[in-house]
Amino acid sequence: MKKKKISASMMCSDLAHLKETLAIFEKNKIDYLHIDVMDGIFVPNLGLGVDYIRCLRDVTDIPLDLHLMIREPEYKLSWLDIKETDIVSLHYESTGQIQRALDVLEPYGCKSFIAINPGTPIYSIEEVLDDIDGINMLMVNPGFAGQKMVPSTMRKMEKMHKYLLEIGKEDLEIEVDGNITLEKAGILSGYGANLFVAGTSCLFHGSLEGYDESIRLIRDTINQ
Ligand code: S6P
Ligand code: MG
Repeated sequence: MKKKKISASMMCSDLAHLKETLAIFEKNKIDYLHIDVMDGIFVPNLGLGVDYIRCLRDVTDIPLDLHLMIREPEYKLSWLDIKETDIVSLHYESTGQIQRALDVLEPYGCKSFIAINPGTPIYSIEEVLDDIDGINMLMVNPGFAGQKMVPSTMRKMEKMHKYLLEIGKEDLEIEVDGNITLEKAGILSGYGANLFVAGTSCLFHGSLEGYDESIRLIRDTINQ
């Protein structure tokens, strides 16, 4: 049974209270900090970058879950201070050579994930299954927090679950990212998801005082 984990989406956090936020996450044993790295080309937004990652390393030991929404990530990995305890998601659509990109990532010793957009067929991962530790299923078109889930992604997740069972790959980690409400987290957990990106939909929607309770609710839901 895969361990169910929470990845807190730091683009949704309040920068002015970064230290207090991290202290709450440490106390509650949040598994990863989800870092949305964006280049304004692969997605129509700019996001967290090199300096922010360096700053986080100085103030916390929580591993990073680096979601790279950048063109040709294989040439930019060395900028990111990747640790063995991290996850790095490379988008299938972000390079013409996804297998080469995974080869370039391998020596960093982190977990290698392939991310796929809502419109990308599940079978696009087929030829790199032996090169990855997990799949990041985008439930929204990437680029922004606070979006509504693309409805077809729930069906797609169910299809992915069946496909992985059929080919004996159900142990691959499955991350779900985008508009993960408590209700959807429960359903997705039943479809084999084990890493849940907690953004504005289930965690960052009130004051810091509410985070303990929100994390408890997420944990109870995904472990049911
Ligand atoms: C979207 C990004 C996500 C968001 C997350 C925010 O481009 O990859 O990781 O940060 O979706 O969560 P929410 O609940 O506001 O969608
Ligand atoms: Mg993300």
